[in-house]
Amino acid sequence: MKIEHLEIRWLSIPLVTPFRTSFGTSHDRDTFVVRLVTDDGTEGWAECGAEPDPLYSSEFLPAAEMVIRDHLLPRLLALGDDLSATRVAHALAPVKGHPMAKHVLETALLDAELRSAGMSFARYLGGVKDRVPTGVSVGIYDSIPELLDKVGGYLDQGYLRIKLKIEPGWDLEPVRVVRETFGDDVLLQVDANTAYTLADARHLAQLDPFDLLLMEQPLPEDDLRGHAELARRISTPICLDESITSARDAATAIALGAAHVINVKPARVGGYLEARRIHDVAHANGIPVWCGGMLETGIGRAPNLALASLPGFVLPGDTSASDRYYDTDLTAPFVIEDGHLSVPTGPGIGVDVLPDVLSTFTTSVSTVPLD
Ligand code: SMG
Ligand code: MG
Repeated sequence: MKIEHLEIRWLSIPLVTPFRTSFGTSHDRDTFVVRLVTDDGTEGWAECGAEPDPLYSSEFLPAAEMVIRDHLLPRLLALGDDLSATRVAHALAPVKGHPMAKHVLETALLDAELRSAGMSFARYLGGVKDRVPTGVSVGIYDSIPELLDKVGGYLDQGYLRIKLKIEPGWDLEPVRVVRETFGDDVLLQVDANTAYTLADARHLAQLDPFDLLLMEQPLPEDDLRGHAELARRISTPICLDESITSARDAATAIALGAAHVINVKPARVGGYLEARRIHDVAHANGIPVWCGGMLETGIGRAPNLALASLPGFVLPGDTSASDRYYDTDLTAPFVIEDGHLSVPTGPGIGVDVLPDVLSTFTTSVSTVPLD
């Protein structure tokens, strides 16, 4: 397979409601999507998971575009006719880091290959479910009544699991009130996006009585030892997100006792093939995984649902309907039915991009020269 054409399309899409985490507030989803065309005329699409600023992780969008143009694409083109999605990671390994930039290229190529072969992502990856349970990530709000209003609305829509973003000063009280208001049956978890240190262990232990499914990434991403120590001092299971960028990281974290659960985000780990390897390592160790998200439009949400249909994805993910973030999605919207989302079955990512919507939200398009 050869890439005949590749374009990078920058988008800015308003969010239905601002999304605040411990590291910042987003009002729009700014990203770029890659569209490539192969020598047999098949298109491949993928969405970059990076953020405009290096706050969730060290990657950010302009850097992702630069590394794609100057370092990653030339290495793929050098493969000539030998290019295939399964060779991408090896060809790009000499370039340190930049998993989100690598992810977008591998995913677009995999989409093109699978469309050409008439096979869905779920089938290719080894999915075993035709629908997956929904979960929703709920941001930080200015007041408890606002939070309760939002959580109540999501539960009314059928979401089966609630994740509350927390930070110092917004942790014990929101969790207590949500638990008391909505009852013990609600599947509830928290995500700190690295906002605490091990010195907060006694404070975080005060969340133990609320029967949380897990506490996601309380400590800095490079503090595996700290997470292992925290895991000994609190009873809420520790889940890692930012710390896990590869199957090797997953194996290390599990061996150290730093992860009882893993959030698998294809963008963060360099693509769906590494995401599947993390699933495999975790599954072999009896560690549950779930599929995370980076506020993806339908272009990124579709393959995430395929991944979430693998057997080790035993917890509901941040797999939400399109209208969690967007009034109008770039594809036919994903809608909740009975608390679940359907796994796409069509070839490749299984969804088609709506050209008019895409144009509406496009801020610039550039074609990458391929000679
Ligand atoms: O796609 O629903 C989604 C986003 C879920 O909370 C979410 N993602 O740390 O898990 C996480 C965050 C990162 C988002 S950065 C703005
Ligand atoms: Mg997280």
